[in-house]
Amino acid sequence: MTTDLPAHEPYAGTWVVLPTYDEAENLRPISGAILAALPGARLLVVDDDSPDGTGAIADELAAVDGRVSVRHRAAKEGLGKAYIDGFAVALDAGARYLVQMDADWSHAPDYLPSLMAPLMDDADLVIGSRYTRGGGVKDWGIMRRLVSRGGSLFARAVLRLGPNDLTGGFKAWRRETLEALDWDRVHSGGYVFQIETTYLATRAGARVREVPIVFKDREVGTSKMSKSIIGEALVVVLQLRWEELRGRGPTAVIVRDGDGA
Ligand SMILES: Nc1nc2c(ncn2[C@@H]2O[C@H](COP(=O)(O)OP(=O)(O)OP(=O)(O)O)[C@@H](O)[C@H]2O)c(=O)[nH]1
Ligand SMILES: [Mg+2]
Repeated sequence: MTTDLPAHEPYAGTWVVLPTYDEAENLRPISGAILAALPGARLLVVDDDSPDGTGAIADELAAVDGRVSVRHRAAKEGLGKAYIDGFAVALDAGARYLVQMDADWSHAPDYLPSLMAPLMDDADLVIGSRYTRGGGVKDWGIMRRLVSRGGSLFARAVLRLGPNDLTGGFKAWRRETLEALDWDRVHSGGYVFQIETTYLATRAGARVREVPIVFKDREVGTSKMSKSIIGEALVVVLQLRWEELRGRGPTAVIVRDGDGA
């Protein structure tokens, strides 16, 4: 045996964290597509006790496939909380690279290799971006487009951030980046989590890259988007800026191998 990674498993050490809430119809096919796209990777399903039995389907998948594991959570607490929990499980298990994505096919598994490529080079965080050249959105009405694009532009301007897509949830993280983030500072258990984590990573000195993705609207299952989510995003973005202006911004910095030598 050698310690080199097997050539047929180039993504050994990569964990895809997949939060699910009522994704019974999507889970099996999306899991298969994710594992096929990233040979050697592991999949962690984080289910918040979905009423439609998604958790039991995840258990069935895990029983027949050693690459799949399941984190069962007692109640629906929002996407951010599910990710924080899932990231901790994957980091504990030794993950080197961690991918976050939706289970409803909005984030096409075909993009996974292009998301991973900059990470395996020198990026600390890779964002699957709808708002960079080659990216886009399919099947969304004008309101949904405005909310999403407007949200990213607003957060980008207020917080002076570089990336164009701050609200998307298709991202790949280097282990060290997630370890450096000051999780106590995350205000949101919900969707604003996406903005907050990219903000914290940027302030911690992360090398952030965007790769284009075309986002597809979900075909089956129910949407969890609501007006309160939009309100929360506005408040949290302003709050982050306010804290910075008062000298109470984040201070954590990413430590890379070889730093401080
Ligand atoms: N574990 C967990 N997963 C969640 C929760 N809320 C949403 N999800 C999952 O997070 C992903 C994104 O949620 P979606 O409902 O697709 O939200 P969206 O993409 O903003 O909206 P639509 O695609 O329009 O429905 C999906 O895989 C959901 O199943 C939650 O509270 N807990
Ligand atoms: Mg969705």
